[in-house]
Amino acid sequence: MENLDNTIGKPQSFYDTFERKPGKDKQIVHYCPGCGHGRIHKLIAEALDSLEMADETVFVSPVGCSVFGYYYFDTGNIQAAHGRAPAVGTGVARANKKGYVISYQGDGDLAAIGTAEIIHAANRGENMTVIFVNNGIYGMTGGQMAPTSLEGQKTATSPYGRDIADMGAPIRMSEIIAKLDAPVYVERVSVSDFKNINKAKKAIHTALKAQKDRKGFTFVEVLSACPEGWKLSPVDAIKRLQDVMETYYPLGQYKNELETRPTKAEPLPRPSDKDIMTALGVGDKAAIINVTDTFVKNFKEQRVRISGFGGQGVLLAGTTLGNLAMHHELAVTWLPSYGPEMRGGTANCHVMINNSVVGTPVVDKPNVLIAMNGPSLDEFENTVEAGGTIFVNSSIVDKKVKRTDVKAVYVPMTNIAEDAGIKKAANMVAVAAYLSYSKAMDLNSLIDLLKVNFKKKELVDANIKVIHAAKEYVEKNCM
Ligand SMILES: Cc1ncc(C[n+]2csc(CCOP(=O)(O)OP(=O)(O)O)c2C)c(N)n1
Ligand code: SF4
Repeated sequence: MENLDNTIGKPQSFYDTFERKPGKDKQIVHYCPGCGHGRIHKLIAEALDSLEMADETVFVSPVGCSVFGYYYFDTGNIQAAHGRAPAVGTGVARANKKGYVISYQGDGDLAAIGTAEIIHAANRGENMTVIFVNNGIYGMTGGQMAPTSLEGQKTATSPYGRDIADMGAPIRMSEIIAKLDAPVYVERVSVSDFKNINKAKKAIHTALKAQKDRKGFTFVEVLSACPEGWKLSPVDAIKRLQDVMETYYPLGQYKNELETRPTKAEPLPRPSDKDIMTALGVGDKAAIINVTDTFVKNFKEQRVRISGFGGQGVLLAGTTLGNLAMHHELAVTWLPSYGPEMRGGTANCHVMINNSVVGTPVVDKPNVLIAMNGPSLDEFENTVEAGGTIFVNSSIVDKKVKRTDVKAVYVPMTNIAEDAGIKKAANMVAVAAYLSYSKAMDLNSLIDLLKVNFKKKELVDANIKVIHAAKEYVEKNCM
């Protein structure tokens, strides 16, 4: 059994100095007098010491008074957006199976904006420990009502007291989490007095040890005072913690299956790129194209926005381009944009193609715009980067591109598709026109790709016809 008797002195898992603000006292903490956060930090650091876990632990602190966790814990630290620590922690736990994760969250964070994240991380049984600091109020932002604020509690947003008929009853999170199948250990503790602090210390230690033993999801709720938010002196706040909070939120273990649960099973291994491509029906990329390193190295980023009305196949045009990029060993993202569009408005997608990594999937400044109808040109013309290219479906767009600092390529996409006997393939004309004009990727590979993608031979033949017709038109009229 690890040594639990390490309460004297500063835990090793804390930094030597707390540099909250450069130039200020290097030992000062940012918590108010009588706040529970500092005490809970110490219990966690002591447990990390005795279990020798600090070097392998990532501490995820989200939004709330715990936001500055990274000034205290000499562990890995990640700052998560409000309520999202269990989702960030999931990523860390899955990417680093040898490491440990502590998600440290307040009640506003975990039980309000982050309810979905905590429920699903718990339900999946992620191998992480959640320390849930329940002080029954939003401390950091000046004392608004939290889902855990008690009946009748006056807060900045419930000045007449929490009315259950209007605002619902305070949520008991430990009871909810314990009801899920996956969590192995759930306990509610308090940091109100020595006896309870010792129990809290033991609970945190047990939860972290369970994580070390790869047992799965553990959850410790710690009732804690917020003298500032409660508008009480530190002494009165502790009294309220004991008399009021501990009454509504009974302390104790809600779940402990540590003895009976085996080590958590690993999820199935992730499929390889090749498996994914086979599953998507786009074939083995090596079988389709051999790209040279120079091609990939010299590839110029393509930020493509394809827009039209519903039914024109703009989303499929985007995935076709994306698949082609994957076959060229390029990095690619495809992002459909489903706005609350009106009939006759625009449906569009973003395709980002680069040679190494894609920074963001959002194409807000395209260097290629494919406008398949009039509203698309109206909406996106001004977003195109100077020097970029706009491909216009001149079959149905009768206006011209107003900008003089971009290239405009007019292609009667719908007519070309109709003439080739497959009206619906205007989207394929758009893709082929773009490739013929820009030479960004190999047009013949698009044909190879179709042969793999389309099961029906007549569809393949018709689309090949469309592609040739588009190429011919562009070479004759647009170059
Ligand atoms: C997305 C988002 N919404 C709102 C806020 C503002 N905000 C900062 S802290 C906080 C409340 C945190 O309360 P709690 O989780 O109870 O932690 P405590 O401060 O009491 O420890 C809120 C709403 C924010 N930072 N981000
Ligand atoms: S506002 Fe409340 S939770 Fe935040 S530091 Fe002060 S006492 Fe602690």
